[in-house]
Amino acid sequence: MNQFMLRALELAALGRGHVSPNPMVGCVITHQLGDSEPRIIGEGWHQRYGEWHAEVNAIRSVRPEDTHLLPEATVYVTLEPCSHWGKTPPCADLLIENRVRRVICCNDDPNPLVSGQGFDKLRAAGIEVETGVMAELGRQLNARFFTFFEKKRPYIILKWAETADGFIAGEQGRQVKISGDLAHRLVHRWRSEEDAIMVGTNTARLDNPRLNTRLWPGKNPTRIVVDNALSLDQTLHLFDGSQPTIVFHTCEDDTLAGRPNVIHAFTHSLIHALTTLHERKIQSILVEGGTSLINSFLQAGLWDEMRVFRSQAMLGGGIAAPTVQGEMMSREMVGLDELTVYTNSPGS
Ligand code: AOF
Ligand code: ZN
Repeated sequence: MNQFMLRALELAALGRGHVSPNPMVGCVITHQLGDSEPRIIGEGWHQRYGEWHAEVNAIRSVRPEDTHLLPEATVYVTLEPCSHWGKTPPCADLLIENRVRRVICCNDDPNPLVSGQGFDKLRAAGIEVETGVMAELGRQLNARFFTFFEKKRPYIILKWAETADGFIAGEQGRQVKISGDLAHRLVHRWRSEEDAIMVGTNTARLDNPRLNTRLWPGKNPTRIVVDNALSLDQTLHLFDGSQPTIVFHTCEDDTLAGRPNVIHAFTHSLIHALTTLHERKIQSILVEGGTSLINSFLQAGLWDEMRVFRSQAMLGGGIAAPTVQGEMMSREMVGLDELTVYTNSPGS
């Protein structure tokens, strides 16, 4: 019954911005009396990192007068129930204890701590298991989580704003306001939804960004700056210690390390930097510029999503915007700006 899985996916999405690096997971428990329509008797989702998993919240939501129905129940859960003792006991064990009849999932858990073992546990206990139901929607919902485990790098979103005549900045990279206030605010929301934000040396130097989420009530991500020669001024907002900042550089002799909340990481290539971020459990990055940093991701083919604002303004010259690639996913207006989203994975 896809309607129940859709409901579970909808519930899962309520965890957006609160559960990373865990996946968003939703769970719906149904019971069918004879030939009548199945009825939802429990619902839950993973609400916050470190807190209860979706299955626990769903089982707990079942009313006392309905608990006797659990042995005849079907559990729709968007991800394979976990089999490991993490911050909470294994969800597979919980479903077994409650002797549910059937478990239906969208996706197998790519986390090696689980990956297949949750299903094995359930099947060994005599529970019917079906997986791969609405699998594509499940993968889209947790694209960051799947990319992290399958590609061993964070999910990469490239973002920029360009003028109607295709410029991203003025001459010599001079900062110009291109997109409007609504777009600006939306970007703060996006920041709160990702683990990290990344900028290049020139953007850090010329724009002196804070890279926080002051226009949106969400968490502040880790800031990442590429500063190969470690030449950036230490009084920049990025180094104010208010949020963790990772500085990628190519200097063998790193004498600046050790400031509060500033982590220095030697790197010799983009892929090496991404591997370092993977080791630090960063599942997603929003790359906010400038052009040369964005172009280096594009040239290496290392990106998953592109979000481009186009304003009505004309600049007549300056730094040309990167060339869009990929498949167009959506196009909408954000205030007076047009926002187009492209993906690098055909068919997703
Ligand atoms: C589930 N249901 O709702 C979620 C699951 O650190 P922990 O203990 O919270 O475990 C995190 C891992 O558990 C995570 O990497 C993923 O493999 C799985 N997440 N599993 O059965 C849930 N959020
Ligand atoms: Zn679990």
